[in-house]
Amino acid sequence: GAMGGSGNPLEKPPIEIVKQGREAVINYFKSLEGEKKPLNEVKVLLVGDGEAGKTSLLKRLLGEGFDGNEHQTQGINIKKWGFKDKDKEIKVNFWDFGGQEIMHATHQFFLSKRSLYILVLDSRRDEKAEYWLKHIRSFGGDSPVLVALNKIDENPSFELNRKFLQEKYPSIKGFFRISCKEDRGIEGFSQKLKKELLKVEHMQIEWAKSWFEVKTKLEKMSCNFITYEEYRNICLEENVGDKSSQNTLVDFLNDLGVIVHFKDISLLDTHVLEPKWITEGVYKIINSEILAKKKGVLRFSMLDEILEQKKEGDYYYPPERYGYIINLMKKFELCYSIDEETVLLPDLL
Ligand SMILES: Nc1nc2c(ncn2[C@@H]2O[C@H](COP(=O)(O)OP(=O)(O)OP(=O)(O)O)[C@@H](O)[C@H]2O)c(=O)[nH]1
Ligand SMILES: [Mg+2]
Repeated sequence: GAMGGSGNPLEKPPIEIVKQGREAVINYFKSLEGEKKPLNEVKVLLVGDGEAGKTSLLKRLLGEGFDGNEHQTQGINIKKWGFKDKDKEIKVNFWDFGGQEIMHATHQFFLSKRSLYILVLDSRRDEKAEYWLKHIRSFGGDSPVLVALNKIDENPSFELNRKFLQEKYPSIKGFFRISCKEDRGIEGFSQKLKKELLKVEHMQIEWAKSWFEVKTKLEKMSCNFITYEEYRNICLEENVGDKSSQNTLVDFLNDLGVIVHFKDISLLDTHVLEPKWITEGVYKIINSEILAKKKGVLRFSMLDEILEQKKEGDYYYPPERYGYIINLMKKFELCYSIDEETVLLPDLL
């Protein structure tokens, strides 16, 4: 992985680049000949069951206090944060997920590699620690995991089989007994978090200035998604000219949480800038009454009605993006093809 080797010209290029071959490696080093600086940005994902205390922990970390009646998180709540490490400014993108069962299906779209995971467990319940640890391992790669045992004010004797879990899931970097309510264990947790963030793969990798320019442009855009062509044009405007760099950059942007992008051929055309655009679309389909009546048999001609903007603030789904939403649901096995224009959602059977 990337050590704190910023400034070292012999640092190995990211494995994704090596995989793309010799030309990609050359292009990568070429891009670094000009002005460059370390990335210093990372995505942190808070996962765990509903009501475990994910939002409460995030608020504690950000110094926002505690709310005894914290609202359920709907879908995803993204918050930006930063801290200083010596002379470095580290940027953190927190992704706080709603833990309700219905939302688990769509979370997996966003479980990225080269990130850090905080698994929050509720000490009052017999928690499904392994369910989440498996989930993280299958999508998050080697990303480090911190396990927070929350609400110890209510069940001080709660404990997990730490040794067993640690051996089975070596990505676990520590267990922490905390109480968001009574502000216990938060300081120690926060310090370990910062320490681990600095070690996340590629956190301190060097990026060419042009890559940062592309990232800034994308962050400033207010549309829900852009097409592959539009992404390519932004890259060209900033002189990220070769395809291998564009591909590598898109991988990084995905793992940072700046955009959502999948490499599958059927999903290549769309780069999503607003993750809620995807989750809301999928929820609309899953929760659709018409579809429930049809026992989960979804004909694409029904999508106009299902995805229609019904109230103000609803996202717009242009018909040419229906295929993207459906293909995404297929990829994550939320639906299966029956024929050319029909899929089945088995959960609605
Ligand atoms: N006693 C006690 N209550 C807590 C603690 N932390 C959170 N709570 C309460 O537990 C409830 C759920 O907390 P949240 O932070 O909303 O949990 P969450 O994991 O974000 O829940 P979802 O968004 O639904 O997934 C709220 O009523 C909190 O006030 C704690 O340490 N002790
Ligand atoms: Mg929440």
